[in-house]
Amino acid sequence: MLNEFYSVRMRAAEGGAHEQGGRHISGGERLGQKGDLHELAAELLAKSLNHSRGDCDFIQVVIEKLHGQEMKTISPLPVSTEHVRNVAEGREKAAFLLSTLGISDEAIKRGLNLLKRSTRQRGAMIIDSQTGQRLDERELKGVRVSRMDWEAKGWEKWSASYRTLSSSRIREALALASKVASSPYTLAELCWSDDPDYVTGYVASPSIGYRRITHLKEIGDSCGGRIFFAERGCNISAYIAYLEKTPVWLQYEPTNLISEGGQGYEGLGRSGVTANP
Ligand code: WAQ
Ligand code: MG
Repeated sequence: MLNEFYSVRMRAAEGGAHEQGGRHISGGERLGQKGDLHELAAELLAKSLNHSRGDCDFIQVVIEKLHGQEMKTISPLPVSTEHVRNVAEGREKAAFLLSTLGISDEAIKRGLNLLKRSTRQRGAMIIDSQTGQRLDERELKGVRVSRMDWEAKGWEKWSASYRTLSSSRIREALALASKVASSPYTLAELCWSDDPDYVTGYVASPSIGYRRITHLKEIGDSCGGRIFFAERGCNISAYIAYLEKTPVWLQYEPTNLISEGGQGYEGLGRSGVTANP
């Protein structure tokens, strides 16, 4: 049957299931049709095994049919990279970008501190963009953004245009960041990986796009995660419902956009990426 979609989600932990105190290792979320399910489940299983964070002993894959839910279509955020020399410079750059987006110094400080300390977090932490207070009450579970994926042709075209960036990690991060930025409750997102071998992170928002920053933590460090800075007065349950439940497809048509102001968006033929291409 045409247009029947399924959500496929995976979570994996070491030392038992997450709810039994196991340490989060890996997660993933994809969308597809019935004929894609074998492949999607196998890809997520492969992602959880041989992970740089550890050897998981709990892996759960959940497949759910999306009964007649309307699919929303969005474009990936434009991508650019800030090359920094070290972590201090990277975090300063992240703080500067967040402040230009209207996030208070207090919220920026709290957001950075949360990520520095976070080594077991499964989903994102939502904080108020002015007070810096945590708004979700999910503790280590956080809010897992689900039900988003690239439309197959869209990813094909994007990865052909941005060859140096076409990894599965960036594929996933850009899908997530684009869905998060598409909510009117999001002012900005700050992310770096909790994987000890990956130090590039990003700040994302509708106005600055997906702005990669080449060093946001030291190699070997297992801290990391995601902070969503919410607009003042955000309806937290509607926000979480959108992030977790609304199915979103990413579509992409190349435009050869060259941005103004010297902050070039990376595209055809541009490389210039030094860390974690
Ligand atoms: N929803 C909410 N939070 C998530 C999700 C999700 N679907 N996926 C991951 N997280 C949180 C969770 O706490 C993870 O432990 C943490 O983020 C890091 O996830 O070069 O690889 O998959 O442009 O380790 C960004 C830069 C890489 C990529 C981010 O994150 C680039 C990355 P990871
Ligand atoms: Mg990770």
